[in-house]
Amino acid sequence: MRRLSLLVATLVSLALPAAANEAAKPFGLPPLPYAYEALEPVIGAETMRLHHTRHHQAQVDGLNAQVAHFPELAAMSVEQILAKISSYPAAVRGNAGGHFNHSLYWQVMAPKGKGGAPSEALSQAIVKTYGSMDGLRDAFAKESSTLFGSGWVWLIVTNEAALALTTTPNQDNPLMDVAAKRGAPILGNDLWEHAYYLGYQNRRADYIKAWWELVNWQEVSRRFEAATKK
Ligand code: MN3
Repeated sequence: MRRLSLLVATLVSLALPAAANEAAKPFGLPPLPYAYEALEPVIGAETMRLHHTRHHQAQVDGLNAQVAHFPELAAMSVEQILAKISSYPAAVRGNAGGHFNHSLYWQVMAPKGKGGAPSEALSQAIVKTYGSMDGLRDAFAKESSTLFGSGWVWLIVTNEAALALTTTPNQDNPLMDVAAKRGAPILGNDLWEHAYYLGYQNRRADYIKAWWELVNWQEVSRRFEAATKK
């Protein structure tokens, strides 16, 4: 017992520097809910590794760096920051947006065959708004094609609890108070070249089409239910 308590004390002291470090860096890189190679062949392991450990990590680091200039950010959730993003400069906008967007992107994907199916309520909403799942896929592709350059395409729940599609430039998203079309994002796809270039080069439309095989409908349904209950 004495040995155990000594062990616990040692572990606690070892953990302390890490905990102090966490306090200084309020935002952290979330681990992927699957292995880097788990989304192959639709998205390759190298693309996933670079995207997560370089691109997303850089945005987490960039957001933490902004806390020095805006200390109140440390006590805010990313969603709270996005809701008043017009009060902040581009460095906060790009990094907070990027951190939220990528965190969602990892979660709304799953290995092929593991994403399940839309819930009954989400299925009904998709049929009501887009006629069918194929109708949603076509509308999503069409919406994506309207984005010139880098950004994101989103399926959102509007304030009227309806489904809608929108794109946002750069690392903007529909939770930002500057967004042209606001709502709760339940599904989003990264349309930056770094998300697909190694596998698809300039064929962005092919990536968007193949990407449907990865959609985690359980997670998208969970987000739909949360957004429509508000
Ligand atoms: Mn990206």
